Amino acid sequence: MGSNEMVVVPEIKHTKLFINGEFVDAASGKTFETRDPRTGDVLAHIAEADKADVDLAVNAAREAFEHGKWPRMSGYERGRAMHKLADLMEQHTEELAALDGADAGKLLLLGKIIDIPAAVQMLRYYAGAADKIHGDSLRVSGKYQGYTLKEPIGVVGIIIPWNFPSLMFFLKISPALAAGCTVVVKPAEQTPLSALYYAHLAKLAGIPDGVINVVPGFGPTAGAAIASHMDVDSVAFTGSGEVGRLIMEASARSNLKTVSLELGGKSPLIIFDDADVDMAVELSRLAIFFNKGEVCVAGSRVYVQEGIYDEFVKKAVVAAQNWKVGDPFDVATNMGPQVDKEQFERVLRYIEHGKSEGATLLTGGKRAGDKGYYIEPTIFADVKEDMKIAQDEIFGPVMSLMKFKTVDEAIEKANCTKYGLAAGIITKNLDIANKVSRSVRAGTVWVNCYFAFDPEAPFGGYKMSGFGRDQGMMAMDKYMQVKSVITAVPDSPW
Ligand code: TXE
Repeated sequence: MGSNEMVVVPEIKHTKLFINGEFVDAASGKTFETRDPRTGDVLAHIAEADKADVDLAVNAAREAFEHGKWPRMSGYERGRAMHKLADLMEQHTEELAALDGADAGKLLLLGKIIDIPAAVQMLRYYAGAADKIHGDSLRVSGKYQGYTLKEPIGVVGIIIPWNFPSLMFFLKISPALAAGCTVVVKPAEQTPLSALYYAHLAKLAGIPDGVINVVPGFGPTAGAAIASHMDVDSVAFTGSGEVGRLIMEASARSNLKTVSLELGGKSPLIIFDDADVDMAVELSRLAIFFNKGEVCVAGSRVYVQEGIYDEFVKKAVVAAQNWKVGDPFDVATNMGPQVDKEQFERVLRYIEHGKSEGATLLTGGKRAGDKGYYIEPTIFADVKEDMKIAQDEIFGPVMSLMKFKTVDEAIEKANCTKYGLAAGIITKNLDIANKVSRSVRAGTVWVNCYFAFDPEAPFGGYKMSGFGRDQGMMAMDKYMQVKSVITAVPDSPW
């Protein structure tokens, strides 16, 4: 791996909470450290939100919702403000990518060409949706007429993780804003920097005070305060299953706010005998090692049909060994460090499990270098379905390889985890592709591609990967109430 000699740290301009259009200190005066995973060094001290700050943020969001302009503007005007924010993001792409790069260990180059542009695209998609909110007219029986109104749900709490700080932020806030809601966002404690920068840009874009509030802090304090708040109408969450359960519990114990959960996965990538092996190796490498495996839809279980298994394994090992680990700001790097010490140690623990459970370690399997949180691209073969490394979301650069014989066996094995977020299929046989697409219990299926995301395609989980959908026009429904209005028509001619 490359040396850390040239670690570049971007300038950090925003470190305070953003409440009601102002950057403010935490009520407690407390701060927490956000660290650079390339070195483990402190990047910045960030104001630490707790319950008191969440209360202030929710009050600001409530006031902006009940009495402010945002929900009362035309959809067209809301869309214009959102487009203006998108314009500003485009002007600051370099800086934003650098913030996520240093905060999360993400590749600077990919930040510039994937993360930030995709966040912009998400925002623009929903900016365009803001003036296309329609209800239905209802043919009710008797001397009545009816129609439905879609109304913004109110104050939305948003709790997001650290693997795609920019994309997650806009995945959640964009449909909520388009619907006319106001939001309180808690970014992950590992990666608060870009969210605060977006708050600053939103103000410049003319989005009214109180519409977007950003409260960095920890889960059990700031996050829990949002989930259990009596005046938050809905919570949108992406993160671990354990915390997803806590969010639902908090909703049940407080005001029964609506909840949507995206909780990760253990996605299968199924490669059939007729596949082009080189293409399959390339896709499988991307599917697990992109963003250091810190991807909820990572293709972490790779099923290869027996006819090409041996050739695939040989080539996959070489491909993994050529995947360059190093400073994410170096354009030659393919994979940066894991986000923090905790995740780094968690992934290494899983690798030890794999070894002790009897899987065959083909390559990688340890820390890369001696500084920062880098891990070698790792491949295990002879993985059995009941092993921990085949069942748990490792969230790191660890591929589990399995061999299969028949289509039905592949389907059965693909479906044998508690998760159901995504799946990939590589085959030229249309009948196999169609059968497997319909049989796999997953919210997204990619055929002869992987990570093909688009704001138009609804995204979310089956089974314990959660419920509710981000992306697509469907996502707007999470942030709207439907009201039926029935009017008497006493003189109806029919
Ligand atoms: O997740 P957490 P962590 C999975 C992945 C990863 C594991 C642990 O397997 O290794 O989860 O990651 C906030 N009330 N995913 O510990 O804790 C927290 O502050 C309210 C998959 O980072 O779920 C952060 O903002 N909020 C995933 C967010 O929840 C709480 C992405 C996510 O953190 C809270 C991330 C509480 N009690 C992790 N406790 C995906 N689906 O993409 C924490 N939080």
